Amino acid sequence: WKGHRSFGTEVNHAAAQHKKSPKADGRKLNAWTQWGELKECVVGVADNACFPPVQPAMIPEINDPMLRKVLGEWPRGRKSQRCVDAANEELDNLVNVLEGEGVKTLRPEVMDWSQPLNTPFFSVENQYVACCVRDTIITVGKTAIEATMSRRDRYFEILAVRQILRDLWREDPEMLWKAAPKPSMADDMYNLSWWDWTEKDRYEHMHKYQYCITNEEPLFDAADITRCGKDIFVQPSMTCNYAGIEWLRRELAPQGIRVHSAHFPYDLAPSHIDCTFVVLGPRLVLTNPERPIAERDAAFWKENGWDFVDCGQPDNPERPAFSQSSKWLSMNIFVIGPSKVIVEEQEKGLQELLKHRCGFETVIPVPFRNVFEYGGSLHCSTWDTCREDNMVDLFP
Ligand code: DAV
Repeated sequence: WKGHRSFGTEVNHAAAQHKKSPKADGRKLNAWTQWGELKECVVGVADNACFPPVQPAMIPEINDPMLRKVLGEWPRGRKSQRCVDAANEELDNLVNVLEGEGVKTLRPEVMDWSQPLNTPFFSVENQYVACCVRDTIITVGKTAIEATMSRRDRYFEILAVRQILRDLWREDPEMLWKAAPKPSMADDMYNLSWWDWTEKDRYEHMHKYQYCITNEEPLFDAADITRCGKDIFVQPSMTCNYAGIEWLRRELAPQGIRVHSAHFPYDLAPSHIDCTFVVLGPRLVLTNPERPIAERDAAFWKENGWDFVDCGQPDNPERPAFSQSSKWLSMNIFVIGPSKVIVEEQEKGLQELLKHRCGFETVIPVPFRNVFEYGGSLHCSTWDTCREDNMVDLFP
């Protein structure tokens, strides 16, 4: 046991010396807005992706009726290597484009998502993938906030960026690092009967903003949030409840950050704000023509001088057979500076709109459709760790 004990001592010694990561040169965590000049960001990886298991927060469906007939039921286990490679190729290309624009990029750790989870309150047969980093973590000013998550298969997804968090936290003495309380994800956290509601039932309930999760425990995915400096906006959804919004409000109030809710009643199964209400810059939002913001919320933005520009219909509205997202992934663009934005290459109409109506000087098209079935597009698959911006007050 002596050897064992000395092993422990060595580990402590190494930890105390704290190795700096190779990218450490005055790194900072900082992002107050959706539009500040991007300096550093994380881009997801598709490695070891699995199909999300059927669970109370998600009853997935095959979109292609022919394929649905052939397969019979939702597939289980790993996605094909071909599908993983195709997504990784586009993610790697995004990394090259960002580096070309002077943005430092980091990648999540490759983990084995085919492992089942057994916790005191639930089990799942496999986990998912670390592609949509945006859902698991957000930078709000100088604070990194790990989301609670809402799906069981994504419970430990945050661990894929823990090394990045550890490095940043050591290198930036001003950084705050918070993790929202881990939910139990027990059955009572979910509103199972929601899945039996008809379209008509959901329409009738639209102004109650009740979805497949209950309000038992604070819940949110980080992608339910959008940032405008001193103010952040959070959408109650399939992945975020009012308790989650209240948790954010209490945590951030001492820093002078105001947390608001934002409602989109016509989205009957909303998840994440970044295909619905995309903040482009100070006082300018790209809005979804099929998901207008609730009148009361709209009034608040308008009173403060904000302008809404409706996005056109997607040029390519097709959804990959296993995608659980809508055609509006077209709107999931990535603003990387006050006048610079990355857009999926097939979305020509949106590229024109951003150039001619929204004042972007540089619109960079990139292929990204092979990433769609992993739950997101350009905004979803990134996490901005550092932007050159500050705590602007645009809702005085
Ligand atoms: O419109 O399906 C998808 C967002 C994924 N992060 C939608 C939202």
